Amino acid sequence: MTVAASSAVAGVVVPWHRAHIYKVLVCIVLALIALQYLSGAIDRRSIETIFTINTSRPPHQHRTLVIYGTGGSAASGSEDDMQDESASNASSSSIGIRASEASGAKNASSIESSAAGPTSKSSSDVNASNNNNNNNNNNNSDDGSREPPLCPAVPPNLVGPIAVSKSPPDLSAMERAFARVKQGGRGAPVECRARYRVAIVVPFRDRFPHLMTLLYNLHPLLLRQQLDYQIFVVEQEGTGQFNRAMLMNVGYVEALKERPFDCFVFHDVDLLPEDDRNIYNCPEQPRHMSVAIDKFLYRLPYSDLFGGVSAMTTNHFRMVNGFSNVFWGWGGEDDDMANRIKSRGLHISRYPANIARYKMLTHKKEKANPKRYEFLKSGKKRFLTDGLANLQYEIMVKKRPKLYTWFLVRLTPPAQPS
Ligand code: BGN
Repeated sequence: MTVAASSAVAGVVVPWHRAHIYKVLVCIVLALIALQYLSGAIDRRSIETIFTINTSRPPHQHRTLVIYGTGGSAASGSEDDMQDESASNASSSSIGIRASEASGAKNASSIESSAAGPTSKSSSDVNASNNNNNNNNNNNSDDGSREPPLCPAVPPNLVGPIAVSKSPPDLSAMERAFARVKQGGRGAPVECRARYRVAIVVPFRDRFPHLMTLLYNLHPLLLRQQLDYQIFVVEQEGTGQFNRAMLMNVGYVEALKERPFDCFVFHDVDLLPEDDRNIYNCPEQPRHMSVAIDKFLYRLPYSDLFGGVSAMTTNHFRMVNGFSNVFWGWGGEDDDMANRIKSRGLHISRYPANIARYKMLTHKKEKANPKRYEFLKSGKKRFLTDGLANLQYEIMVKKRPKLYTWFLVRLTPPAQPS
């Protein structure tokens, strides 16, 4: 009835009205497009995609994750600072992930099976490594068989905060539990092609129980993160001063003899990740990963810290000539690496502190290197000569137990450590 009445009037009035209505509509649409464009330009660097993980959960447990750029400056350690970081560091480039709601914790042994779950929810191709995926859309391999699709940019089965376990089962039980881990500590998704080939290098000596605990916590996390990874444990032979940096250099060189890894995560044996959104993938800028450690009350001690757990691409590591070889005993080698990174025009990036969380296993304090201040100060003049360039060592033993590749290494002190 009302429609018919207005139609009758429309015979005279509507053309004039319509013209205006169309103009208004066109203006609104243009304004919306402009707004969209402007906010896109601002947000493009910070908000890359929004997606829901694990739709097999009951609706109330769904979590929306937002990926955004982080890094550049120190994380504050506050639980609430994630949003601030993404805003204040909009110009930097590494990827962090935010969960809009805390998820329920799962224990490590139940995690591995969930890694084999459904895959592609979102496939926006953020940060894909270039030599690990040849992005052919037909997914056909050379022999004509069908290749699985590229893994989604954000792994779909992440659970967020995880219950760290400090008491792993015995080695054989653990080996049986990790059915998806291949000899030598290798893992890769079966349902899709991994975006990143990552070598995890653990400098090591004398802490077998710690190593078992790390492996028990790390394998399930890496599997869920859909990485093509391998864990290398590089053990220093003998009882002389420990040289963490040199062991990491050895790990780099030896791992690349096996496969062309896209990047490296250098991982202290005593740090256990507490959240699987702390993704061990390849960073655009060197990434300090152990931002918030329980021992330091989940606060970053200083903004240039690069110790604990850190990730670098193969190219960046080569570019800075690896770690210095002159730091024997505790301390300073990571600070020297931070200086190397800056000297090459790179910068340290970080995930937000509420994600990049770790628990530290307890152990007695190592002897600090009294020369570390001196070496740190004079480091710059050695950047080109001291590192991968003059690395000398001997592999005494190489073995491939199920959960890691193990090297026992004899280190040769560099000729002139001045
Ligand atoms: C710093 C150490 C780092 C270590 C962190 C965290 C030095 C050099 C002298 C300034 N640096 O003090 O190597 O990773 O503590 O423990 O000692």
